[in-house]
Amino acid sequence: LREQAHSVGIIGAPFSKGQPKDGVECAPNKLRAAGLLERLQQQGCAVKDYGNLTFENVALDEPVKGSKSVRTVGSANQRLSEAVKAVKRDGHTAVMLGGDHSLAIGSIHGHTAAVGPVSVVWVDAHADIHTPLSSNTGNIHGQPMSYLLYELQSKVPPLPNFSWMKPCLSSRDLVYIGLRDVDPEEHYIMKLLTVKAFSMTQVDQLGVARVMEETCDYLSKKPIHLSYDIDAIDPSVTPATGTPAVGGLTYREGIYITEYLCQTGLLSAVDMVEVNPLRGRTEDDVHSTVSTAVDLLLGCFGRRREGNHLPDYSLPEP
Ligand code: Z70
Ligand code: MN
Ligand code: MN
Repeated sequence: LREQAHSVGIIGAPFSKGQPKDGVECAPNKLRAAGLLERLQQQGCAVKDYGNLTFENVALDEPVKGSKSVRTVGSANQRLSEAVKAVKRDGHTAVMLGGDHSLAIGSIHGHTAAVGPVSVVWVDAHADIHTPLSSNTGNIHGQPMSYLLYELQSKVPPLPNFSWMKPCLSSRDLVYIGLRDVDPEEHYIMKLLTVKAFSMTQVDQLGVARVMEETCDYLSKKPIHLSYDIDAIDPSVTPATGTPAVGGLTYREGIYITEYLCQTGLLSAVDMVEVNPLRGRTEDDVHSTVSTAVDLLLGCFGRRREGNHLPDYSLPEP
């Protein structure tokens, strides 16, 4: 059993323009205020906080072929890609605190720019694989996977402020977990590319333990990028998010995914996205959502429900 100290580099990405609802940009500071860094340190991690990125607000960012805030999202992701690349070059596991899920474009792009090909485990109620042309909402947080996949390159038009990026992921290196709100166009794409997916139906059928076994059997031993959308968890636990979807992962299933990926030793970058402290009806709703997001991140970096102790601990002598 490996028990090396994790070295974690944290990037705050207070960005919300991939979707229409305010508040998701408050999540990085909320997650810090909930004690994320201190608790990672308490469990033996070396933590470096790279602070929050600042994003330019592009004026006159009119919709492009129906998609909204394209230039703003493109520019934000260019900055994020550079930041994640730098954190990886510094030798850390990168943690990107979103922000909405459009940020996976820059996060995964920057990760691959630093380490080469990666596997992606995408935990989400949604597939986020619309092309800009298939999207019904024009919200780019429903599109990031189409920008990243080689196989969809010919279906994604050139977009302003996206010329810095090229696709960097093969559909063979992607696994979805937790899907339950997938649009017809997205379902078509997933079947066309034969993307590996464990929807909530498979979670019910197999149980989360077999889902994780099969996920890691399916993926080659590349570094793993975990992109965790908090709306994958059931809204009874994590209601403070922009588009809650009933019938989600339990807290325990959600945590098991992180514990399992941690023990592979391959976890190389983690996104925690779509926590929205301005959603949810009560203060308890927000607290439950933020504290679950923190617990998921702790699970990624060695926290076990059996308990933990630091390697240098010894009992007090009488
Ligand atoms: C829908 C769309 C989405 C998150 C909603 C929803 C996408 N498929 N993603 N919430 N996190 O707008 O394209
Ligand atoms: Mn998502
Ligand atoms: Mn989602």
